[in-house]
Amino acid sequence: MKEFIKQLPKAELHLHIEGSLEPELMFKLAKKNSIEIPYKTVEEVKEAYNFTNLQSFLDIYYAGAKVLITKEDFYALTWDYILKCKENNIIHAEIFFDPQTHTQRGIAFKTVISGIKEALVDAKKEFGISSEIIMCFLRHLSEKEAFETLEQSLDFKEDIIGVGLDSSELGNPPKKFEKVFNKAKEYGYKLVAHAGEEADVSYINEALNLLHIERIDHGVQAIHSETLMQRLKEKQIPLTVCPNSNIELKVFDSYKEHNIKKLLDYGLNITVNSDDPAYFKGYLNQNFFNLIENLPLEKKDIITLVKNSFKASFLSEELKNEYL
Ligand code: ES4
Ligand code: ZN
Repeated sequence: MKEFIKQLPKAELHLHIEGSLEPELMFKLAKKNSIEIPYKTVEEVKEAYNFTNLQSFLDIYYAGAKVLITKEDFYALTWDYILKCKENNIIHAEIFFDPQTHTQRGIAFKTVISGIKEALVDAKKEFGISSEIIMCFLRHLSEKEAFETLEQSLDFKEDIIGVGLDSSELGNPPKKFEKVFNKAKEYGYKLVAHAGEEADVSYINEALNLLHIERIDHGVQAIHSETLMQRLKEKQIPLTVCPNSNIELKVFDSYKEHNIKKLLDYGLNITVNSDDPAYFKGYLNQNFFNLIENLPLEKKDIITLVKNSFKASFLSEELKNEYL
């Protein structure tokens, strides 16, 4: 089964590029850019990656991102992820980045997006890997700051397919960004949002009803509402589920308790993704391995999950048909 998973061509739809920053590159960039980081060795870093919930992770994730300064740094970060795509047989990736994590530290929007974009252009040239970029608003920041970010993005609109919503979920409901998302839609952006990762089903309902999103990131809490489950099934609204992330952030106590098989058996459009692989102990294949080792997933389930990753993508209908 592992060999079967490895050789399957896959798409990844929920990957924060800042979450693919491996400790080795973090040290290298910290040294080059004279940025202090609170670790001396790679082992110390790995020990620090011991999370109790989403916020305990985010604190460390934002601290790590401070080593990224130049366009070349964002290129190196993205290129390292592309090499992992090659290893994991990911042939299409829709990549999140958090502009505000960088613009708030005085790094230009252009520096960030051009470094990421150049690596993705090279990925297509070198390996034939296709990709899209989605920019996420940080939900712990204000509506006003999200609007400023939306306006800044317009100069790079041809390189950004859509907008998302991430960071601290509890206390920052989708409603806070209703106007921003409606404006983003007017600009022609596709819409996704993290919802129902830690927070309850009301956040998923709001994301659908007020933000009009096309895809739900995480969404695992949907299981607590029969009405919502029916709607997700009927409309085949995709959920980008991230198993390793859910375990590392204690959304579920163990892989055996993860509800992905239940969501899939109900008939939802479920995909498997790695979220922040450098922080959550593994890339896409490792997420699948952890699932098959702990849940009664059959070969046909794996095929469904991988097919869903293409169906749920923002690829053209023509390209989807080619891959399916
Ligand atoms: C994130 Cl796992 C997760 N949840 C919410 N926001 C995030 N940003 C990066 N990883
Ligand atoms: Zn995420």
